[in-house]
Amino acid sequence: MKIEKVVLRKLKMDLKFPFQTSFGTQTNREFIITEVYDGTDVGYGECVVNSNPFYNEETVQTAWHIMKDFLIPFLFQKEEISHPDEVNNLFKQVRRHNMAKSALEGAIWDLYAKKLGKPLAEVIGGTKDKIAVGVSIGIQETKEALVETVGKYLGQGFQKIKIKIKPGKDIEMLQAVRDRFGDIPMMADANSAYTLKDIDLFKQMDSLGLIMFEQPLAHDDIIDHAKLQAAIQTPVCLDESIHSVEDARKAIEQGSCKIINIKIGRVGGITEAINIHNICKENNIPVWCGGMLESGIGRAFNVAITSLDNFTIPGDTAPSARYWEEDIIEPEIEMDADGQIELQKKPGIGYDINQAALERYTVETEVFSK
Ligand code: OSB
Ligand code: MG
Repeated sequence: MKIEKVVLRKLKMDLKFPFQTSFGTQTNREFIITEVYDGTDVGYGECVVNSNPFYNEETVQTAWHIMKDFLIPFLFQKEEISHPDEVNNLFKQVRRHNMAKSALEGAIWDLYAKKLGKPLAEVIGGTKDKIAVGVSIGIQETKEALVETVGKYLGQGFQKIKIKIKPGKDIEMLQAVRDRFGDIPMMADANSAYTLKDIDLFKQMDSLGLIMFEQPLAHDDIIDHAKLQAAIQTPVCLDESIHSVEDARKAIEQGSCKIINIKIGRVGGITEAINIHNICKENNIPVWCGGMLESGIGRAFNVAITSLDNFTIPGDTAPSARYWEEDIIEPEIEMDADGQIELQKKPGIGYDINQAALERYTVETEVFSK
């Protein structure tokens, strides 16, 4: 592949519902869609940033700058990219900015798979025809509202219920769901809202029988998480703390977690996501695919990566209709009544772009040519 042109589009899409986490409430998404051209074909990617640096340090503006001034020039300098695995190395000089890197790396994977005429899932070694799907539910004002929301999603077939928590909105909220629905597969995500001072609360929450606590402690920590994990029965899962296969190795060695959430954007792309999947598999650490409230393009990548065999826990890969009135892909991503999404057979990410919707949501475009 000789990369000749790259297009960056900033999109703004309204969510169907406000999504509250311990770090804030989101009512829409501002993010970037990438298009990478080699002269004959185009690959699409999604930069899963937001307009604010509240989940991680990147924003739409930082990602645009890093892609425009550093990563896209690296792509143009390289005469030939024979395999998408090379992109990771090509971007290595830039430290972090993983979501920016991933947005271009993903588009090159899509382009590569399209040129082979094969679905991306197959190209990366995926083994499943269908993937199991869970749902991530934002913090609700009352127990009643939470119980009602959980009931709605259980009715739709979701195979795992993830509930966002923060101090004051935790044990009682979760207990109310347990009391109402019994032994359902359920977990909690704190997005770093607690410290080791809360260790007694986590010991108490052991009795809830959750599948895991996701990122209970600081976003950049693996030491305190190891202390917490040693003190409780419920598996700890890391999200924010893991940016690379090296982070994963250290967390596993330290005993900081028993499960890892893989987000392609957070770890800098598909190649690194596969590396993390593999090291986890070697160490008997199950993984699952997290979400960033992606549009259909980002979700299609999430579905593809979940087809790897160590993704044994349902991910936050809910279908398009959970988030959007209209998605930017066609067909939209659909889930069956048993909570499964079928892998597509088409080349690349497996879904076509809904050009009219893509144009409608685009608020800014910049074209870069070699
Ligand atoms: O921590 O997993 C998270 C959304 C935005 C930022 C961080 C997270 C989330 C989610 C939602 O939990 C996942 C999704 O439905 O896409
Ligand atoms: Mg999380």
